[in-house]
Amino acid sequence: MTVASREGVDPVRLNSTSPVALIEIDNPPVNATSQAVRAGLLAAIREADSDPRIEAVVIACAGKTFVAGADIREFGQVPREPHLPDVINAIEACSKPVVAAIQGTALGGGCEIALACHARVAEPGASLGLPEVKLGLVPGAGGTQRLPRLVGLEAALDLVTGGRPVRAPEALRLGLIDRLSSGDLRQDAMALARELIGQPLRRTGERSVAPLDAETASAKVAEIRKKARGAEAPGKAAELVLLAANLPLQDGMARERETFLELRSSAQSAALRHAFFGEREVMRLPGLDSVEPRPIQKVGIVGAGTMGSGIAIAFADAGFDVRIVETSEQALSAGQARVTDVYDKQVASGRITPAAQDERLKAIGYAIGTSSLLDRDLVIEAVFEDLEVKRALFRDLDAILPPGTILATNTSYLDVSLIAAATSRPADVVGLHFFSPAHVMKLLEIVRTDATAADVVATGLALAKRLRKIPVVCRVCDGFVGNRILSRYRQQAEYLLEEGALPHEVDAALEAFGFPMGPFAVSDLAGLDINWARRKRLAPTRDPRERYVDIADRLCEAGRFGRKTGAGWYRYEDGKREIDPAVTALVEESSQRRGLTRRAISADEIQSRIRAAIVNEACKILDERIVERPLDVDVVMMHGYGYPAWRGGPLFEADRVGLQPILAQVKERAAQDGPGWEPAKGLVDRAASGAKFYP
Ligand code: 3H9
Repeated sequence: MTVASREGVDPVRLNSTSPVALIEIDNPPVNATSQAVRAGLLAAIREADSDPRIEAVVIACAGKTFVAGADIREFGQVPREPHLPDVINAIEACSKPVVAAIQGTALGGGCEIALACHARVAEPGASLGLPEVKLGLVPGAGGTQRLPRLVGLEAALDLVTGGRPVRAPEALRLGLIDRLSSGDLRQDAMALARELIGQPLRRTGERSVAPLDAETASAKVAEIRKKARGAEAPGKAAELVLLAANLPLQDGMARERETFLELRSSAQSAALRHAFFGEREVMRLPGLDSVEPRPIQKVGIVGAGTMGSGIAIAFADAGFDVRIVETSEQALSAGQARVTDVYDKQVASGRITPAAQDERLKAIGYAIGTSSLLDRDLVIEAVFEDLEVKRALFRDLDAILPPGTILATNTSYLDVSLIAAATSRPADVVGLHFFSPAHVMKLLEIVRTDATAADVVATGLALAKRLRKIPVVCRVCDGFVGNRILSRYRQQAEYLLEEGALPHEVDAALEAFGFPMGPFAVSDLAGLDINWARRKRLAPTRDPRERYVDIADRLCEAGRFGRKTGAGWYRYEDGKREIDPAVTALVEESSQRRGLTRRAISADEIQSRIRAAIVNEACKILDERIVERPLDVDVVMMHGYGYPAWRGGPLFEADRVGLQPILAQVKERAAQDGPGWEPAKGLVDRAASGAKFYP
């Protein structure tokens, strides 16, 4: 049996072997349930059900993965029959046992197919999950109703509202799968299917769920909503999961479908889909498609501080051979202790096995002096953020490393061209700006100078893929994309202080906007001294007419560098941030000194001024061709700076909000705040012509 084919290949094939038939889904790259797959699957299950020679069925997938979900590209279109819930109901209703054989990832609609099968076998490395909330959706094909019937309400609430996939061993513990495959997945699934022939069918939808008491349930929903920071899908998903204890499957599924369709056309889901495809699109840089990256396996890291050790871990996790060098035994062993500590914690929390820890610790070597880097393909410096220190290091590295070795700097602000100019190989020099903690944060800014060779940029992109990072290629400017925008909106946040707001009010307004932390809390976490050094560096070139707030300088002069010194914009007791009357006094005194009458500032004003500052600076970055596309800015802000993904990044959101009101806000700021705040040409032009960032 075959159904509508993709360029001659059937997306679903039924192999009617007796007594166990095999239905194979084959829709690369991830076996998404496109219309052709849904139609094929429905026809195959019906045929298997009616064929008297067939007594059981295995559903398996070709390629690396089980079904990774509905076809997200179809979400912008009118839904076409057969709908996935109907296909899945037909699987569950089949009169013969149906077993799912799971490899790779069974996500979203793929997990829902598996849930409706009468049993599930998975490879140990496979994972299962319902990540729909990450796309601003709820599961739409029974996931909210069947998962709790298998794993209970509490576990289902956790998995559905967080969108977290679980590895097969955890899935087995939870009752989400029945067996781990010990070798040949399909054979194991066939064997289980054979065992089930003649047994009563275990239909997930017919199981009952133990309810939670009303108080616990509403406390859970409230907690989930709070954690979602403005994203609407998790709260709605929680309500649906709870229904599983009270409603028959079909009634619960009808409610689920209604919510799914409503969210599918929501602004939040559009933004999150933009984020999903954006993360992948940034990997493809116009003009680099046919450029071959240089092979990299041996990586050297200069500097074993927080950044250096984090970068080393990121590379070791991805299977590279890593060597860290330092100038003293003391610094080296401190770095080694940092690395070991991270892995110890990962083992303690069950994230990695002791065997994996062993392997990764072995992948990282330690040495004194740069002379032990001679065999490296790539050397990344993570030393003190000082131009002369970095130039001197690059001069030394250039003198000893063979031609072709790529030299990368992890600077977060400095001019990479000046660092490259200290070498005889500027074409081999690139910025690789990791974010702290480097083994956790996804964003990687790849900074190219005018001299950086195309294959070096391509190597940066290829590395990012292996490291599972999200890369954004940009050109040189102070702070590149993210830190440049951050400086701007921090500045605006400080103006708000002088005009009447307090740090906790600005932070609360931006946390309500959806940022995980407001700018003052972030500053305390990162350390105020870093920016202080930068301000001092830039002081000689600062326009004297620029509005400058010196509260942060005064905090630093008082030794308040943030969390690490127990005080910064807040004071910290047992790690908890507290409003500090000393800071309030400093803020009020600053307003007084400037002759400003303090006034109450609404959360709305705080949010729209910060948004305008971000969008305007982003437009200047585009105007100066620091990045190629609006997408690059959105991805940086979402992945490095906590801009809520459900807003799609500042420029995607600007299109929705409208550029006119943003420009009006920018003009007002330019009038009030002076140099540096002039509207970007790209913003003015787009607002005038009605053009959008995303046509
Ligand atoms: C859902 O299922 C709703 C249902 O509850 C109800 C329905 C009624 N659709 O990430 P990769 C593309 S919602 C279309 O680079 P990896 C992707 O764009 C869905 N395309 O590979 C890329 O294309 P390109 C719930 C998709 O190995 C290529 O495949 N499911 C889809 O690093 C390779 O992807 C999800 O949210 C899709 N569903 O990671 C899962 N998925 O080469 C989303 C991928 O042109 N997917 N593509 O850039 C993922 O998380 C990862 O792609 C996955 C593979 C882990 C599967």
